[in-house]
Amino acid sequence: RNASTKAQSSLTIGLIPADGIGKEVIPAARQVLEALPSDLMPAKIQFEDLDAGFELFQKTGTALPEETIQALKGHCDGALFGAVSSPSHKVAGYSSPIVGLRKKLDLYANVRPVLSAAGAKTASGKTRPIDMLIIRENTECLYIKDEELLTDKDGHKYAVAKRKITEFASKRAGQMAFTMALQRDAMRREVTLGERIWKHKPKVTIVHKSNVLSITDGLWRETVREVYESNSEFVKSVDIEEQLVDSMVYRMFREPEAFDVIVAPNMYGDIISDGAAALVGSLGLVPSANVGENFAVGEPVHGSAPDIAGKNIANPIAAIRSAAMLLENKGYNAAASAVYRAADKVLASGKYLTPDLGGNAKTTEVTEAVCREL
Ligand code: GGG
Repeated sequence: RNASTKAQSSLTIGLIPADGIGKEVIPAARQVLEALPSDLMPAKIQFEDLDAGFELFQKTGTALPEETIQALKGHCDGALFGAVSSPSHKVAGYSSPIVGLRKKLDLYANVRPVLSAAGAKTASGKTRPIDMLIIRENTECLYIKDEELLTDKDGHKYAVAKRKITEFASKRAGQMAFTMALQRDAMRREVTLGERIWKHKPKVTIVHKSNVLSITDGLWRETVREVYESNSEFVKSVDIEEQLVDSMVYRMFREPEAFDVIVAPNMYGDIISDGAAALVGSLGLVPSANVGENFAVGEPVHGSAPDIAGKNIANPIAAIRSAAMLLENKGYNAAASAVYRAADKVLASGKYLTPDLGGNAKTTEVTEAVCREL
């Protein structure tokens, strides 16, 4: 959350369900926001339906209409984005709308909390105490999509992709990671030690692969370290460690409880956070917020899941928690906490679990259960 963020008396939230199950989970998140009682949510929320997505591109030739960008920039205070189903092959004229949106709104960090919850079992049937926050740089790395298909002198095809890492973007991601580590510590101090999952000094793990990519990941690593070393508060109150991305994945699965805040370049962060979701039971539980200086877009980490789209069985919890992250970003902490607690209660009761968690509840049943808990 921006330190300068002040709760306003009304809030306009753009809703961009986009593709597949986005069309089910974003309405679910809206329903929960609408159910918030006024003593918890003092601002009146207005919603604005906005278009984007691959399905839109197939119909109209545009994946991210200019009207959507203008509405977000012009009069929305924040937004919720569902999911997008970009094809795995090149489609002329198409570019991922979520990647474009993050760039156009300068949403430079994707903040992804991964928290174990009672009731949500992992594939192995066990639950482990996990409370990680992944900060994924959101604007560059290989996702600048500067790719080229070429042919060598013997007629063999080869492809090249450029990877861009800047000091500027690495600095902003690092600053966000250390600031969030301190904020999380302050929040944890409000509960007793026994209730906390992370009981140690705040820690930031810097993920890179600079033993191989010594220039790009080298710049990332050095810049994030500089952010730390140039701030005496960070040095005093936060521990840092580094982890090569491959061993990060290994350690995260072996000992997920060893991580607090993790900061990673765009693509490593994307991959690590989907993996981390497996540790807490389901991708359907993990929310995120795309955060810039003045704007935030809540977005479930899961994709559009075309195989289950339209069946009313998608897990709405990730989208509901993403809506809570948006409220928190805008300064409505009581409302955000109420939504997080309501979702936790529904999961803990075990009565309304969607199939990804081993239950047979419908999206709408889970959503209504969360609304009742508010
Ligand atoms: N809500 C996350 C999401 O949509 N994930 C799928 C994804 O990353 N898609 C990128 C794309 O399809 O362009």
